[in-house]
Amino acid sequence: MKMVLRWFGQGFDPVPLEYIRQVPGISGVVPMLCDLPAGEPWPMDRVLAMKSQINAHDLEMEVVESVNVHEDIKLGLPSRDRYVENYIATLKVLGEAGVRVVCYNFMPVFDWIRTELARVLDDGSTTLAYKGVLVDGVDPQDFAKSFQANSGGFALPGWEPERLVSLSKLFAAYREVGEEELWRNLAYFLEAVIPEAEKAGIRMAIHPDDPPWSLFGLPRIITGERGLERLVSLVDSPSNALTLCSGSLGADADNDIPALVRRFGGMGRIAFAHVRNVKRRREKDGSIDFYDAAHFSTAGSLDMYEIMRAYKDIGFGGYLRPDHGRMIWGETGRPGYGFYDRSLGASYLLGIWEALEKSK
Ligand SMILES: [Mn+2]
Repeated sequence: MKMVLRWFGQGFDPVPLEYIRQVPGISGVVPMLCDLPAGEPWPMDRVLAMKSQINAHDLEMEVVESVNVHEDIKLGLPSRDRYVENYIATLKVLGEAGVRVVCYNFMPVFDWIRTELARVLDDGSTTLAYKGVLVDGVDPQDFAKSFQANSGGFALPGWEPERLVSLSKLFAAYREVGEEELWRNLAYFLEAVIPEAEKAGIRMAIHPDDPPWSLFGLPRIITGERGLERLVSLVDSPSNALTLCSGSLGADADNDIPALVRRFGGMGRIAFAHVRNVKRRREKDGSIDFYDAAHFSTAGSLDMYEIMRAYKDIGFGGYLRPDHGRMIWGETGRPGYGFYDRSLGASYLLGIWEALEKSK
């Protein structure tokens, strides 16, 4: 298992690589080219420049998150073939640069969704939170505007201003696309891309939908065991793999994370593990409330020991990273990516791992 940390790239991440290098046990960072819109091919010179910058800090660049999928592919528009070709070109470049895993997602319109970027917890830290009543029945345009106004100047992945402009057009387009159609479009994409990923030595690792249910009437399909099962059966290849995100899937109490790790990890289909905790509760009105908790088991609803034990038991040899961090110790930065808290998370997870290893 290799412990890695997400890094958004020079100029897009307030955390310097110098600092990441000081976190014990981190083998590499997981970057992306933030300024390239979805669908644009990644130029070799920029990928290599990023790699040498990362390598100069004794860190590896073997995982990339995310190479975003153009909306036309998700919608199944005739223009999708051009974007599929661009995606394949990017995979070739990344493979040549030594990247082994590419994380992506297939969520319509939005990436992850929260209603608060800085909910204050009892200990004074702040974190991402989701209140179902603020999403259910709310107009997505209004929601997007209020979200942007509260993001503190950071463009959140999937919420880039240039995407929000065309929001109403997109919602109209998705009125024609239900879950089955989205599955067909995902299959079309994977059937084209996976053979090329194999050639490039890359494992494609889909990130589950976050949160794992439908929002604003948009279809969402990578939400639990049945979706994951269907995904791996679309193309039977080790390159058609998963990013198993415990926090995303764990927002739904029906998802048994250790069981999912054992099942899909046992099949060799987990290429990338996101391990984080989430604290969820159901309100009196039946709506769901959750927030991204500290990584410790006692801080949230997930048993992190059992999750790591499942990875240990299947002999997990892929990449693993802590996920969303709270803001602690006065840190300001990219919402959801507090560096101090993610460092605590990495240390905690590595501590569990060492204990599991030595008690075998
Ligand atoms: Mn994740």
